[in-house]
Amino acid sequence: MSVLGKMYDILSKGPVHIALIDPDKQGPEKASEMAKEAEKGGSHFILIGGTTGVDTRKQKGTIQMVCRTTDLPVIIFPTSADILFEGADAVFYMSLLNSRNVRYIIGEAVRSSLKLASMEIEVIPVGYIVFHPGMIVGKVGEVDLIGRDDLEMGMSYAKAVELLGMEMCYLEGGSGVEEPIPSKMIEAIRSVIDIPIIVGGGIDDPESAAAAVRAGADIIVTGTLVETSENVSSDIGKIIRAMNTAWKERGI
Ligand code: 1GP
Repeated sequence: MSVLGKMYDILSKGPVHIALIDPDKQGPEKASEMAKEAEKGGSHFILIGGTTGVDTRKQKGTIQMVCRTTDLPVIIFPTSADILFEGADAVFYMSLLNSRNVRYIIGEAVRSSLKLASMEIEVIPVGYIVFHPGMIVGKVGEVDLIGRDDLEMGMSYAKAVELLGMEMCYLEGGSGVEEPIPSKMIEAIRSVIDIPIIVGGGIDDPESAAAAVRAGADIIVTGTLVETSENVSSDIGKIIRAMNTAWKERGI
């Protein structure tokens, strides 16, 4: 089954949890231990990518070692065409729609298109929009940040993602942000689009994950928690249980 097929299959029964690993924050061996722990905790997919990295050797090593050690599908979350290496199951083929720099809106996608076509990797088109304060990705991606209360702007961008034919809409609050994207914003966006909504940034406990799912998120990404927790599998397990309860409350 394709990665997207698997994602839809899980989504027909409940929410999806994705563990994000930034290959620049540790070596490949530690990264694969983290992936194993996430798998034990119940994560459905491993996402590999970061915002700042330039160390392509480390990125390649991480992708290959994580793929060897986990049974979960591995997806690349590319900030640039340079992080696309063989071994992963899929790639989020992204447009950072609210960047001011055409490079992040379409340039990197163009730079990587022929390479991707020649690789054995599933390509999943994802529209990526970044909300205030945006953290590092807001700066590096030269983002025209969407205000946390600017519901109309958030809805307009998300609807554009859907109308452009992308498979998923990724709402990014910024890695390590104190307050995740507000529930009101997720609810507003949910009311105008039907494609799966991914939410990431600052979700590091069961309550914030549940709030995002209750508001309409389908897929939750956690990164910092996977890096900092002393018991990744147990903490992810708690988050997923809370997400499942919130999904039932949402009555899907
Ligand atoms: C991915 O930026 C997020 O969308 C990850 O955020 O590191 O805060 O979990 P955290």
